[in-house]
Amino acid sequence: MQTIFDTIKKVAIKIDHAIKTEDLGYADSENSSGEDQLKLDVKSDYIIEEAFKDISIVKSLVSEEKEGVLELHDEGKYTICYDPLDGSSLADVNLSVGSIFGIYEGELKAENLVASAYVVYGPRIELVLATKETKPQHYRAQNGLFNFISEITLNEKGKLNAPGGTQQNWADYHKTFVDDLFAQGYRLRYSGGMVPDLHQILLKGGGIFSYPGTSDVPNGKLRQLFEVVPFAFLYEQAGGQAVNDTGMRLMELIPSHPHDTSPCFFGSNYEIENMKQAYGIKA
Ligand code: AHM
Ligand code: MG
Repeated sequence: MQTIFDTIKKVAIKIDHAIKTEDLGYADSENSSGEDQLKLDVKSDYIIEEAFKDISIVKSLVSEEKEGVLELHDEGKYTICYDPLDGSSLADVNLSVGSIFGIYEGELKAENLVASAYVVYGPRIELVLATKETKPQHYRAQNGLFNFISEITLNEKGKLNAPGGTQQNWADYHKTFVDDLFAQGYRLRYSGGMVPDLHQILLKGGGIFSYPGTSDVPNGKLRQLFEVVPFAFLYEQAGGQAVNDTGMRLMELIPSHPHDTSPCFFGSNYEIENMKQAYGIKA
């Protein structure tokens, strides 16, 4: 596993360099969800694939930017599902973006995730990773090396509210839930990049990030294997909760296709309990 984490550190430095120096325009291609790809999406995906392809413990790679599974080593133990550059459309307005990695052992379902990591490309490069045995570990890069900062623990209750999705298409009970948090004094923090938005909540002690099912996208926008499950793991390891709109733990998701999405709520305990009440979910 350390080899995988070390490789993530190396690709993070390379992707950061690409973000800072390369063309921010569109490539002539779409990803498997039918979205236009940026040249930076393609480049970041390439950097990650190149870095992992000779590592024998890696059985296969699944990228948000590609259809299907790339088989690497038969004898390998882990499948890495990754979003090479999440929120990439924010790069041209100079907001933070990120990479997300879910490391699975066996079938691709949430309970088989054994470690997860994300990188934030902002004013600094930061990395957070966790295994089943650890709380999330927070690192910051300096001169190309990642220095350990601290373990991350969520408070029981936070102050931040990050509500995703098009408000016009929210269900009434979702709007009531979001409005009620603001009425309790919560502050809006939503950049449109799940990596910096979820990172902020983790580091500021708590709050909630939601991306519900809406009338236009009933299963939400965020992909289970590359985005939802890796963050669900990190939030649980930090002492918080991560559930879908029925109150099921996101760590119980079983995707039927690698690019399946799920409504998702990540937060500290108080806010997730508020959400369950607003959604009429019995304890
Ligand atoms: P991407 O993987 O195509 O970049 O999309 C994922 C991003 C998340 O980072 C973010 O939370 C979400 O899309 C924002 O969506 P919206 O603009 O609908 O709020
Ligand atoms: Mg993404």
